[in-house]
Amino acid sequence: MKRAWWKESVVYQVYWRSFYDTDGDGFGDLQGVIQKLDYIKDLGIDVIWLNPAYESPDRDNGYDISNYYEIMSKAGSMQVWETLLQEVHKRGMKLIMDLVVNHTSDQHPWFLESRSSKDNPKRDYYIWKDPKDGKEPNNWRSYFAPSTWELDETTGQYYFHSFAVEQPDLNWENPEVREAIYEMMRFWLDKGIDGFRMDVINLLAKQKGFPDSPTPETINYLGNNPGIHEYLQEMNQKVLRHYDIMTVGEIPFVTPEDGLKYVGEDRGELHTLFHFEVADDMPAWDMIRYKDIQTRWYEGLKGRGCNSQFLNNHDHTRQVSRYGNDKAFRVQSAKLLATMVHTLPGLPYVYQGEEIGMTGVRFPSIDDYNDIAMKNRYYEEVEKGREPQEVFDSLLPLSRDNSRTPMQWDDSENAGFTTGTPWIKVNPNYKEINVKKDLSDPQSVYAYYQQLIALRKQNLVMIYGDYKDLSAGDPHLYAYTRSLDGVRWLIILNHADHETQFNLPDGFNDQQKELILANYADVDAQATLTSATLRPHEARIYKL
Ligand code: TEU
Repeated sequence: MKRAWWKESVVYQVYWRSFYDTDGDGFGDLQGVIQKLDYIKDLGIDVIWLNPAYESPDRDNGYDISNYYEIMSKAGSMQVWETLLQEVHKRGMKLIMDLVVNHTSDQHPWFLESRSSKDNPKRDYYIWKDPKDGKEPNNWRSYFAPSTWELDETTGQYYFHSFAVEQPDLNWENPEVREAIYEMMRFWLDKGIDGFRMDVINLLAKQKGFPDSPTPETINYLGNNPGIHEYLQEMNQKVLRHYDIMTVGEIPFVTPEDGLKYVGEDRGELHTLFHFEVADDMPAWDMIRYKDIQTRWYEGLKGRGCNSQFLNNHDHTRQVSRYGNDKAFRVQSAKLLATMVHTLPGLPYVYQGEEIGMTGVRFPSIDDYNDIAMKNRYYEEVEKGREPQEVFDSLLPLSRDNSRTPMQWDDSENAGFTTGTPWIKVNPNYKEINVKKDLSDPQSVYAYYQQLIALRKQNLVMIYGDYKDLSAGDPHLYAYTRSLDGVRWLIILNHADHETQFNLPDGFNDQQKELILANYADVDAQATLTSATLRPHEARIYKL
């Protein structure tokens, strides 16, 4: 595969509202990000992905934009943002911005105009349909509501929304919409940003005719519809290819075969993608399934496109809680998951707080939660007559707020995140889990991330190496090799609360090995691998 700076990068995701508050309003802000840039740089990060900070009524934490050309006041101002960009660049890092163009806020002037009358020039900026038999035009479910359609009394038509009612979808069939978006993208690119993380970018094209779905619960009809690749190729030709940037598409509902259409190097669309075979489709850890996903994606994109690796983000419960063991083995487990993400083929992403092994939360009441996805679902189910406590309990494990609690900087009040009242409660475990503590401990999760990330800078095998699974079928053990130009690495992971046996297959020289990194301090580097006992959540990287 051809080399490229973005392929060799580690991305750090900053969910700014929960990162660091400098003005005491309880929300993190861009000034706070600036103040913590050295912290991010010291971790070894190359690229920062900033969640949406554009003007927004904030119903979906910035994913409902009312002005693409301004920074929301909670976050700061355009001036602070400009300083942020400069300070990121000064430290040799890059900044990618969230691009949310499947929908806008219902407060965006385009939508206010569009809804005002059927013959408004902006009417076709959005998707409007007449009622069918007095009801919604079809039976589709939206991500955050029981229907994708909302009746607008003014004109008696329904508008389409893949997400909340407050997030009407733009009509990408309209060339004027596309041009307006391209112009906005150039505005940010000309300011010098280094790329985009593209929100649900495969949802732009809608199914022709909006037919009823036999399986409305799946919502997969929302994505990958005919026309999507034409839009992305046009976006690439008109905008993306004229800049030295990286683009990562958020692309739900794809197999590797479909994924390749978005990121194939000969396609002229995007660089890399987030697929959701793990985050959306594997609620609890399933090692056999996970290995199968990794192997299929590796084979599917091999030499032709670039994958991304992540186990959590601002939408998905913290990895050590969801996929590891955040109790007895929190530190080892956090390090094992990191080892895996950073040694599998694809770009690794670190979601703020992951590098100190932050965990999910369980707040007592629905009022402690803010996540629109969780709250809408809660009220929908309760209105159907379900027992509120039962509904609440069922929504806790995957509430998006699990990963949105404030960054835990130290053991002072509010974890050092704010001097005010945080917009969402701090995880009560901040006295045990915080940055200050990790920075003073050479065995910390943070220190381990630093080592892992540093390794990537010196070992192209981690980036471009061929991948081979040696452990398919084993429910706890994951052992694989990465090989490049005569260098071969062996990664061994025991994803279990108990010991597991590892036996080095034939074809490896057990005598000549070098231990590169391990998450237990006392590993005997020379001990044989022909029959090795791995401790709970033990992870090792060898050069063989
Ligand atoms: O997320 C898309 C989304 O709905 C995810 O929650 C989903 O779990 C998965 O990632 C895709 O199937 C994006 C943003 O990340 C999210 O925060 C927004 O709420 C949403 O789009 C709407 O803009």
